[in-house]
Amino acid sequence: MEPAEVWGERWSAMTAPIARQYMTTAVRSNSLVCLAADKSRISDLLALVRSVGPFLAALKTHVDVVEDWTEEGWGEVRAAADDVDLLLFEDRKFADIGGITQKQMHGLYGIAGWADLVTAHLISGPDIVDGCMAAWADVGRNGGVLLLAQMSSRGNLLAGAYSDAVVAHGRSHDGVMGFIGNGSRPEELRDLRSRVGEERMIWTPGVNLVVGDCVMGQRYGHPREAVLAGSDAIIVGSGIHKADDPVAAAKAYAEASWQALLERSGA
Ligand code: S5P
Repeated sequence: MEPAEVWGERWSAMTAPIARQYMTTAVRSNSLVCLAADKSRISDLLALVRSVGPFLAALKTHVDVVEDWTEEGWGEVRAAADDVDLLLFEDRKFADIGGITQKQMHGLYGIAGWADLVTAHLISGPDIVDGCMAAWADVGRNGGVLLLAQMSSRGNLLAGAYSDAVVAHGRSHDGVMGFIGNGSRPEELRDLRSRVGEERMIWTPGVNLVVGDCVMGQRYGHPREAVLAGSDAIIVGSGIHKADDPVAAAKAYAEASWQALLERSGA
């Protein structure tokens, strides 16, 4: 199957290499799963990625939860992602002024040197995206920003005029590949898709095959509902890494998300 068939307008509108890489990998692995590899030791993270990698479309990390981080160890994570052609997405949720964000993209972890995607809040104003892009330019790399337009957690404040402003800015900035939307509430996601249009991605956390409220205010919706409502990537953490059989779980999330994309596109 060709990417244009399943991605439709998203494929024709999004020509940036990272967007194309994501959509191509998704078609190759028949999966819209972005694994939230929230492991605190590099060996555990590597073992997880190596086992479920073929069923993923992207890999998301929180580098600052890793307790035994080394540059060399992280190089192995990058290599494991490259082995199966996954974008490496550092979910840093930057929120500072542009110039500090640029420095934070370097810093101890050197995020600009290995991340293809990062998340940012727009709370400090639009220059944060320029800060991210400048950091990638500093190291001769390119990347994309996913702006948080919604969140999955109970009681969050990303709604109304603030969320509208995030979408308006993201639609007008080439560095913004798309938005984080709330996978736990399909009706909120449908509303977000109508505001975003077809020319940007929406990636959604808060999805699980077991729907409901969970620890510390996290909420879950079904991955199929999220994709039908307009999600282009389901971000799945504990549904895979806490499963008794992570490989079987990754396959199940891949299948649910892929079938929903086929249904959505009519392919
Ligand atoms: O609104 C959000 C945004 C994000 S990026 N809600 C989230 O849960 N996330 C991230 O998605 C969160 O940081 C975690 O890495 C992942 C969800 O993990 P799970 O274990 O709940 O599936």
